[in-house]
Amino acid sequence: MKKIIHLIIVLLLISACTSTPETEAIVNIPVLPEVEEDSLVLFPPLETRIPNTDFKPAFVGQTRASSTQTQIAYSYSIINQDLVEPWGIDVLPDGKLVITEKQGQLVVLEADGSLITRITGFPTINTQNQGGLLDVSISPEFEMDSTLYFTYASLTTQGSATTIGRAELDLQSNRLDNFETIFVALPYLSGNNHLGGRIIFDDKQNIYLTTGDRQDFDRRMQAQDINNGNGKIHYLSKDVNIVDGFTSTVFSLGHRNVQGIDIHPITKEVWANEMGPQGGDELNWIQKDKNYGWPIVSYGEEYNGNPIGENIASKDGMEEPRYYWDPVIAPSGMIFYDGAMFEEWQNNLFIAGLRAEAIVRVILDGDMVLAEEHILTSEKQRFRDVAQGIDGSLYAITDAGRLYQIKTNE
Ligand SMILES: [Ca+2]
Repeated sequence: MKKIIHLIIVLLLISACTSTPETEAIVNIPVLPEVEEDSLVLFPPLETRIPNTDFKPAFVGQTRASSTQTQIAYSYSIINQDLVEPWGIDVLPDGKLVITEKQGQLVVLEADGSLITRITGFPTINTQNQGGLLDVSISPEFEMDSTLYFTYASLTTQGSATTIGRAELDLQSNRLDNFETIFVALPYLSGNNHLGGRIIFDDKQNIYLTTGDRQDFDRRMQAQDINNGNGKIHYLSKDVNIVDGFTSTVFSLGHRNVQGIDIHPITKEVWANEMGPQGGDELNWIQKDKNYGWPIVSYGEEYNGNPIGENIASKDGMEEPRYYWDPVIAPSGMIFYDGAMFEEWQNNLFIAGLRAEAIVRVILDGDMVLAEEHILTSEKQRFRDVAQGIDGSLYAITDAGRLYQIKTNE
């Protein structure tokens, strides 16, 4: 049942007072009014810096949406700070945590963050630059098959590629058994950037895998080539067959570097973020066979300030991002929250922000962004991925090796 959201616009009253210069400056701090539970309080947009580009949004609310604040009291703690370049986190059915470390280790932790084991022995991985052991997702039938699915930058004589492997987690002897490679987003290429690498399952037990354009200027058009594995979101069965009714594993194209993807708990729509160029980070509603435009259209610019391509942000046949950030947040892993602990966070998106140094909460209304909140900003951490604990707490990992847990104060 759809919840009615009461919108209360809180106006920030700017002081008109121009007298008493000799006294302390008057700071008007907005006082949160008493609101009913489930109400959403809206403030002016968080972003006030000058954008990098002159592009105008294609529709109202496509960028710089209202900000909001979580109403319920919550607290957070660092429950482990000994991780080494963690990249992906998932939660086992019993609440234990599995976390990948880029150099090729899998860390298994208790739900409270205490170390159970650190497992090595992955196949040859290219750990240069943005490569390494990337994401981890538990099998949808983990309780029966004990299987974990991994993404990584494989290392071959022909170069590297975004690759899926799987293995059985044996927590009796703290090892991975029967590792096998199941999918490679070809072609192999030299260099090791813009690999995408997020993996999720849908409730049909099929896999979405994200890739990237592999960064080099003259490789970008790969993202527009339906026969090339890079710059895509792939959809495949967990036994690596092309899903019935599809002609290839390519689900959507025209992506620069997709670092976060999840499925809406109610609508079952696929949403993904995209690491854009300077000023062009995107949140996209992903639909089959749609073209998301890179490198033909972008709301960003080159890092040196030059235009991208023909300097256009929109084009017929190419999907508008449902939201974009300029300046960027550098979005990474993301989840839709549907846990038991935070009633007011139901179906909100939580995006790990690297450049933002925040966890970015996004409240959707249909295919529009209604509001945005940045949490844990005082921690000054590059957040890499987020996960939902079985108790509904929110976990987050950071490049500095920290694991946070966020809980309500009840
Ligand atoms: Ca796009």
